[in-house]
Amino acid sequence: MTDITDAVKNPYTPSAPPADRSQPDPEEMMSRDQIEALQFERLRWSLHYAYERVDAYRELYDAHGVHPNDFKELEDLKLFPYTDKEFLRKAYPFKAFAVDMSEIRRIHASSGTTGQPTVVAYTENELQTWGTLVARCFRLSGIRPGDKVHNAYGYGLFTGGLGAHYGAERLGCAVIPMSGGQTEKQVQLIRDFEPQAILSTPTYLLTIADGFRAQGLDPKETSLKHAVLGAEPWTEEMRREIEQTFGITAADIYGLSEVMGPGVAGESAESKDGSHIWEDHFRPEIIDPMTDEVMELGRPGELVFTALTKEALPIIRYRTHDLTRLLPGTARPGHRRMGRITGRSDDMIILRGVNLFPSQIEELALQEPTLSPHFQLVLTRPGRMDQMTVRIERREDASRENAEEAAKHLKQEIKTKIGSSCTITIEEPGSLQRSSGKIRRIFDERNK
Ligand code: DLL
Repeated sequence: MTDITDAVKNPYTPSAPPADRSQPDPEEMMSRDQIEALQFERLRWSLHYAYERVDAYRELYDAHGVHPNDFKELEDLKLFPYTDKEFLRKAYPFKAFAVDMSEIRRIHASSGTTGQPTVVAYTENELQTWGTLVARCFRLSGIRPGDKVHNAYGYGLFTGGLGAHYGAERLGCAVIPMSGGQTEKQVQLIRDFEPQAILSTPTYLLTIADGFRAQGLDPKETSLKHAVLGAEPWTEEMRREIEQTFGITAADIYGLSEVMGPGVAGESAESKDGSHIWEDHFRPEIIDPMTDEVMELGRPGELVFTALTKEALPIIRYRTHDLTRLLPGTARPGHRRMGRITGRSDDMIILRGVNLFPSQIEELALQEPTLSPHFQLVLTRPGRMDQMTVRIERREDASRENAEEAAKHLKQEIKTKIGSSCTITIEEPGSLQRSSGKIRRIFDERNK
């Protein structure tokens, strides 16, 4: 055990890209024991570092009567209180930064739906680490050095565009920095530049598929082989839809700005069984969002992250609001996997006492061959009772009559499998607003 007399010195320094970029990093292949030993060392440093460098952490820990010295084994992490978006918002814009501005090389911000944005920052070391971890995800998802990668994640304050960009470069790919939107141009560039891989949100990739069809082209006929999709919840049914539409493999990538951005976890294109969390840099926990208790492996709950090597903005026990579960690693056995994100606790619809998430509707709707993946959930309160209308487009090649039949079946499925009554309206193909990034599914008109 190293002595923590100098909390300033990060025990981790990033390394240069390996000579053969097609091979996994040594840390990817670590055993569980090796990872946990590393986590312990890095956690000790992170706790001391946050306490000494950031007033908000010191005040929080002092108020809870805990001190970084109380951390004597990994289990002791639970002695430390949770943090959340509010904790970071209070520090707006730069008060939670642990280094001088002269050491910061990048600032991103996540807009959020209400209030102040959350500001995040990166030192030079962290930008390197970020590139390394995103490169790991892409490699695992089937992209190889030398591939051309079309990046349709939005560039700007959103971490998706630049985060994915530098990861692909780090892997040794040629990046096409297209960003989100301008769908016609996306189609043209995919045709002309012939990339092997595309990076996008799942719903924006559907918009791009529409763009191909609008020009009389079959999305299956492109050069694309791989898609790495994330930034919003998506289901296995959506994976199948996208894979069949483009004739590609689609893998997940997960992340959030506060913890780094894209690349906190990535999925193997071979096993397609959920994203592996890079646990040499992030320690995940699952907690019961109601009681705040830590849950055991496999149980569903809210994902909480502690960053182990972050320098500019320490993140300790950060509540993501993302609901999922932790599973043992497979393709990278030392690192745990996360199940699909079923939703965010703040995206949960409570309809006459029943909790439901848009992803549950997506899952059921996509089992109806005549219904498309384009849908919206509209919540109203005509009398005293809340009502949900599922507005969903029929598929281009399905008759209205057949789609109406499917809607009846879907309504029944929603009733039996989720427990909610709803109204379903069949919309014409192309009539609902398309995504150009993260899609908005819920339109809550109850307080209008
Ligand atoms: O969305 C980072 C990212 C960019 C991830 C590109 C993957 C690809 P934020 O804007 O801070 O960061 O939003 C983070 O998006 O807490 C989840 O609710 C959701 N999210 C991200 N990835 C996934 C995913 C980026 N693979 C929030 N599945 C997170 C489901 C996801 N939800």
